[in-house]
Amino acid sequence: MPEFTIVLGNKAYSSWSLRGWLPLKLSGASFDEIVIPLRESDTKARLLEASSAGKVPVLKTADGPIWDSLAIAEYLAERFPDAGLWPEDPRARALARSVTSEMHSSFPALRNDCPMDVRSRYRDREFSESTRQDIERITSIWRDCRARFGAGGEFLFGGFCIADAFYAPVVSRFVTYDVALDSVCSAYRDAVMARPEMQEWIDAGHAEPWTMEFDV
Ligand SMILES: N[C@@H](CCC(=O)N[C@@H](CS)C(=O)NCC(=O)O)C(=O)O
Repeated sequence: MPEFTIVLGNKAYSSWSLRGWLPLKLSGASFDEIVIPLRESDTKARLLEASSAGKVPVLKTADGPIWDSLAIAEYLAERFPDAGLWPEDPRARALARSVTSEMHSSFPALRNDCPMDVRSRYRDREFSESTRQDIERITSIWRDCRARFGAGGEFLFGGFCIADAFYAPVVSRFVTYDVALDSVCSAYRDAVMARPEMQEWIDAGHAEPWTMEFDV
């Protein structure tokens, strides 16, 4: 029997769910998945059954349910210390935690203006000033991490870690909304999109029967 069950929203749309699911994939643990389609008549009741917070993702563990993507990532990093979920170097790890927390708590304009939607593509979008500022901040984070700690691989801290998992939904949005990027950031975007876990998630998103309408 798998060790964990992760409760997720639609893979096509649920960016927080992707942030919880990627560290679980990287941990190598066995798990089952339950997908609760968002914005359906029974969604709230089903979310509240999974955890008292009423949101996804939720990781069901022998220690009880863990909700919130960052708590899930930290739990898994502690439980699977050899999985490389955080960088080994303490300075790199400190920066990785900072940029992960910044992603977890910031960028409301980008989130509102550009919802994650792995199945759609938009061209020639006009971004608001605040969305442009979010994009500028995110790309400066990516350039900084790549320059200081990225030498060992293609990702923010070399190998694919929790920080990349947290920016993966942003990478997906940059593809969906055709955000122009410099050579460092576009190479990073392409490396994230090429990860087999990302492809698995996106393929599953395409296969889902539910559709949500956005005002974009
Ligand atoms: N800060 C939370 C955010 C979780 C969240 O907002 N999840 C959304 C889906 S992407 C949700 O459950 N929405 C359903 C609702 O609010 O009814 C985390 O990091 O997990």
